[in-house]
Parts: sequence; C-alpha cells; structure tokens
Amino acid sequence: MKNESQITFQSAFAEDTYKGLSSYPKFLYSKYIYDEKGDKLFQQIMDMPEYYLTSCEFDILEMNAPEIADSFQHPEGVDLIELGAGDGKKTKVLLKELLKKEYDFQYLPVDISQHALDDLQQSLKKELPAVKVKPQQGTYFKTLEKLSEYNSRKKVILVLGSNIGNLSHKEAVNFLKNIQTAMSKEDMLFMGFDQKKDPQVILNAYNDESGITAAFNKNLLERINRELEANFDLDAFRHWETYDPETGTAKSFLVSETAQTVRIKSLELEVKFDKWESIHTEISQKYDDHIVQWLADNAGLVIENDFHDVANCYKNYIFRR
Ligand code: AVJ
Repeated sequence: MKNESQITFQSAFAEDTYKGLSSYPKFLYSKYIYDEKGDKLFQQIMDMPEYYLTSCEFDILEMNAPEIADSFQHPEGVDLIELGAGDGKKTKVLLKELLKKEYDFQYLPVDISQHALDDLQQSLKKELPAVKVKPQQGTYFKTLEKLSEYNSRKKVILVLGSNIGNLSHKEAVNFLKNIQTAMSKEDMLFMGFDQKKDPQVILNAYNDESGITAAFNKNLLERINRELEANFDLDAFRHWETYDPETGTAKSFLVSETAQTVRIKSLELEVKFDKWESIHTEISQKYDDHIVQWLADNAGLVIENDFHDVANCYKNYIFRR
C-alpha cells in the first residue's frame, strides 16, 4: 500500500474517500451522496410520509406567504438568491406570491449541479413563465462573493430544507459568517431549521420502512464502486440511525455486518472492516430557539422574525446583519 502523501488524487471525492476510510472511526461525507442517483433518491425521500420536513416547511410558506413576500420587498427591486435550490417546490410558493403582488425581483438559484439548475429552469418556464430566472452554477461561497461584488440591489438569501443540518455547529457558524460577510445592511437571510421534537418521529424520518433512506445512504458506497472502481457489497452493510435528544443530533451510519475487506482499485486501497465496524456518513442536526440564537450571535447576525407550523415541527427565521 502506498503512503498517503505520495498519492495524487484524481478528485476531492477520491481524496476524501481515501482519508475517511483510512481513519478510525471510519467516515464519509454526506455531500457525496448527491450524484444523479442520489438526487433521485432524495426526491423520493421528500415524498415519503415519514419525512415530515418538506410538508412542514411547505405549510409554513403557504400560510405566511403574504407576510414573507412583504418583508422581502424593496422599492428598487430584489435579488432572490437561493443556495441549494433543488427542485424549487417550496420556493415556488414564494415566487408565486411575489408575482401576484407585482414586486420587482429576479430569482437566482445557486447549485453545484448544472443538471438540477436546467430542470428547475425548465419547470419554472412552464409553471411561472413571468419569473426572471438567472441560474448560477457553482459553490455557495464563490457565487455569493461574485454576487455581492457586482450587484447593489437588495439581496434576499434563501436556504430552505434545513440544509444547514448537515453541518456541525462549528461549520454552521462558519457558513453563516460567510453569508453575513456577503450581506449589506438591508439584505436578508431567510433560513429553515428543523426543530427538536418527539425522538421517535425524528428516527422514523431517517429510517423509513420502505428502505429509501437506507438506499440513499448506501449510494455513497455505490458511488465509490462506480467512480473509484471498488467492490463494496451493499448487502453486507446495514443502515443505522441514532438520535440524541440532548444535542439534537441525528446520525447516520453504515455498519459492516461481517468481517470483510473491500478493494478500491483506483485508490490502490484495501479497506478492512471488523464485524460490526461502522462508517459515519451524515448528521442531520435538529434545533431550538436557543441554538439558533447562539448560531446567530456567533455569526454576527440578528434574528428579526420567525415563522412556524401549528405543531412547531419546523421554523423559518429571518436574519439581518
Ligand atoms: C437535505 C440535509 C436536509 O438531513 O434531513 C434526508 C438529507 N438525509 N434523509 C436531512 C437527508 C437523509 C436532509 N437534508
């Protein structure tokens, strides 16, 4: 086996996979779940009855659309920038409301995946042809930087779906600080945070009976098989979910059901698993007002308003700098 420092990796995915599977305990990053197959599985997750997040946020936006749209508005017009736009199902509720009120705005969905942006643009053309759409392909930070340099209109930054939940608190503060730096005085951040709730409800959302979440999690191994020429046997790993009600952290694992050795050809790596050894793959952080306030304080942001559903399942907060 080669020494890590002698290897030039073909991609960040290759390097992170090498590092994660050579570590103890083993880990992989959830951001790599989202290739074409992972995107499709996530669409299916959002349609599952157990995955309450999507419908909770949808309800919040539907119920409060007029008030939210009013808070976005500015006489000189607004740039609505969505980080991680996905299929835009929830955003369309707000876009519809902004059109109805004839507010001056353009919509700039930001995504790493050009494929996702093309799909979104197509569906908007059909459903809401009056919306001015300017897709921005790239990472969140690069795009935010670029937009704050070239544009002086009011920016409203949207991060929906509790996407921040995949970050540790330290990473989340960093993420929010980056956004804060790109904001000027009148700009706004509108962000969704899944809330602490009945632990069983949370576990069920990440451990559905139909096995869609298990397939989603295992797509990491499948992707390593496909792109890095590995021979993971997906049936030899079990999807395992935990939720700690004290920290509010849901964690996903893949647990090796047997002692086994996996070969990753393009990394020239053999990965040995003991029986019941784990790979940590994802966190899905749950929040309450104290945690969100703490994150805001640490990032130099102020909470201006918040919206919640009837069951207090989920909250959307408006931040300013
Ligand atoms: C897209 C990060 C919000 O953590 O709830 C869904 C991803 N993982 N089921 C989440 C996910 C397993 C999702 N986020």
